[in-house]
Amino acid sequence: MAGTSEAFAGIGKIRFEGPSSKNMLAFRHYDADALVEGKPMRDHLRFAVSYWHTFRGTGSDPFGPGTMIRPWETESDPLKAALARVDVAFEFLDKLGCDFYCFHDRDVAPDGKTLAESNKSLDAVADRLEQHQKQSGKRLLWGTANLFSNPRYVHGAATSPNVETFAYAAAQVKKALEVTHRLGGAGYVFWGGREGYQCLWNTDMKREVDHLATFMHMAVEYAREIGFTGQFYFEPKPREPMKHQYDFDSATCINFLRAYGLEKHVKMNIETNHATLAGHEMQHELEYAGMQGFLGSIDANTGDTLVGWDTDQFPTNVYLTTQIMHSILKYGGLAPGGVNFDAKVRRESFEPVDLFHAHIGGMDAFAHGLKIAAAMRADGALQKLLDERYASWSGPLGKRIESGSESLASLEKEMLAKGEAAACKSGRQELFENLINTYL
Ligand code: XUL
Ligand code: CO
Repeated sequence: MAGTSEAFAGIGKIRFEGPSSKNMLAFRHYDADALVEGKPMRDHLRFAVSYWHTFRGTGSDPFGPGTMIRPWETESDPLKAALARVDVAFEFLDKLGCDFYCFHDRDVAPDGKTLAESNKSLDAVADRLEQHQKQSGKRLLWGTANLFSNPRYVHGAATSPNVETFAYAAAQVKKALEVTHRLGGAGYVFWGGREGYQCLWNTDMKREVDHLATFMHMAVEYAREIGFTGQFYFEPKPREPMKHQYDFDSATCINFLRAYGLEKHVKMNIETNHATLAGHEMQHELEYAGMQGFLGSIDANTGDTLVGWDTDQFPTNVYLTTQIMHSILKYGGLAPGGVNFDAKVRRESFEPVDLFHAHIGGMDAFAHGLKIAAAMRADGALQKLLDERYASWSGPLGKRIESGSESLASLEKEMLAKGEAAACKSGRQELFENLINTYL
């Protein structure tokens, strides 16, 4: 806000300086207005900062308390602190040159003693967010409700065995939708939270999953009532905090959406570290959602290959971001979704400047991946190898099968006449992998 002192004094606007720059507070690859496949990088990537990690993360872990040094956290009154934090968040977005942010209701405003009190605080913070959005042109990529931290959600929210927990969660989502709508949010996310189970013996899974669908239908209906036209997303995660989460992976989520008639309203928000927790590569999750027409938005982060948890690290691996951007380009882009850094600085990286290094690295890794993926598509060598691998399907028999004009009986006739199928060709995996490395 005008007149207040800077939280990140000494750090100016982060600029694009090109691959040879030695300035670690500059972009080497993310050049917001540079065109890739005819579109500015900023519109391909639609980067967002996660309010929860970046402005609420304390660095605490199961073995010790928070470590983060955040000199602006001086207010003891929770609402005043929340309002002051909004100013810091927009200073950060401005300096970073990041166009979007994402939040849970309880990240931006404090949880009150009653629902009415929480709603009032949220309204006050939304006023401040709206003011800053107007001044800066920054936008809300998506909003969501925290339906997992408060002890009332100990057994889940929409899937709780306690009906009043369901009702409270419904009220919270109603308010979160109103605020998201008011702030012009481009989307709204449902992540599983504690929607899942620790033990099947005490769980009526059918009833719980039915309730989750009822809950999501209510949200979709209310959005329509208030004129919210943003995209709804479902975010897969197989476990943590529950042993099994109902939003396990893309395939499970898409089956749920289709089984309950939600497929027209909800797409996927796919997170890298959740994909690996499910035993998939991020590329698999994106390809699966993409081929089914459900690719919506992504939560960008990475896990650690030696740690089995959802460590939510900032992505720096260009091979990974190349895979991701290749799938995103292939399926026509993300908008109205984007690339939200659902990632946190390490507990050991406790100074404010680390927030810049983390986001700069992530944005650059994605911009670099975008350029490489576009180069691969432009030269067409990968597509040529793929076409060769499936060439038999472009012959007369393949065309007849793909168009549905063959049957078991007609194919039996064909093979009885031939006696044996044509010999298979090499899959050439190593050639494919080597080809990808020629672009890196
Ligand atoms: C938790 C997670 C959430 C969702 C939003 O693992 O990813 O932060 O992205 O609720
Ligand atoms: Co996430």
